Amino acid sequence: MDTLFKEATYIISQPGTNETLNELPQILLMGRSNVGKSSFLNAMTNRKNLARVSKTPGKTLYLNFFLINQQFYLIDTPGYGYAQRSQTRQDEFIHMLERYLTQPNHLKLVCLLVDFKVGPTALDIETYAFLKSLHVEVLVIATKKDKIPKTKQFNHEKKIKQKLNHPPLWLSVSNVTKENIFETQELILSKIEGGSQNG
Ligand SMILES: Nc1nc2c(ncn2[C@@H]2O[C@H](COP(=O)(O)OP(=O)(O)OP(=O)(O)O)[C@@H](O)[C@H]2O)c(=O)[nH]1
Ligand SMILES: [Mg+2]
Repeated sequence: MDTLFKEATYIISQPGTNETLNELPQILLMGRSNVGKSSFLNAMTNRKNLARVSKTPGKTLYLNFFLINQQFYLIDTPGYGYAQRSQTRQDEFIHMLERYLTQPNHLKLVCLLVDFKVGPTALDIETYAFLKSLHVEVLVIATKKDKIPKTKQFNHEKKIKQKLNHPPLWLSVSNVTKENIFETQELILSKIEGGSQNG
């Protein structure tokens, strides 16, 4: 597959952003546990194991920074809403994300991943509203499109969009067939090369 993200390097895992990272733009991947964030990062960089696809979901509570094309950081996060995580750890995790999102940063775009088959959960809808309240630009990406038969995809997609009140930035993808991965890369690059978003 052709990829626009040719160079991809793991840099660091840490509970937020700081001065050790240079001033390149950042793109954050968010979504509930198991939605396919790490798989999406692998699909976009055309790698099998760059980001670890979890066997033990919800274990690490760090932001994982990957440098793409020496141009921007793509940040993999652990999923929210992981049931087996203790409430204390869940709260810590949410606070870490809140700190990251509300402090001055180089964030250009949040990719909020939802499951195409399952549709947006209550927590997804809440997270989307929270991100909008912070005025960060959000691209909603529905993953695992391959799980729904082709003949049903159109109507299914329409329903998901309705539940999210028709997000202005929207794509549905498959990390398995790579459908729309190239289009996602193009959209992300247009945001990187566009104006500043949040400080
Ligand atoms: N069929 C299909 N399966 C997928 C797709 N994307 C991810 N998966 C599978 O979904 C499971 C979870 O994927 P991950 O990439 O680990 O999900 P995650 O969001 O990073 O999970 P956490 O790190 O625990 O939050 C794995 O078994 C993947 O192989 C997709 O597009 N289609
Ligand atoms: Mg993951």
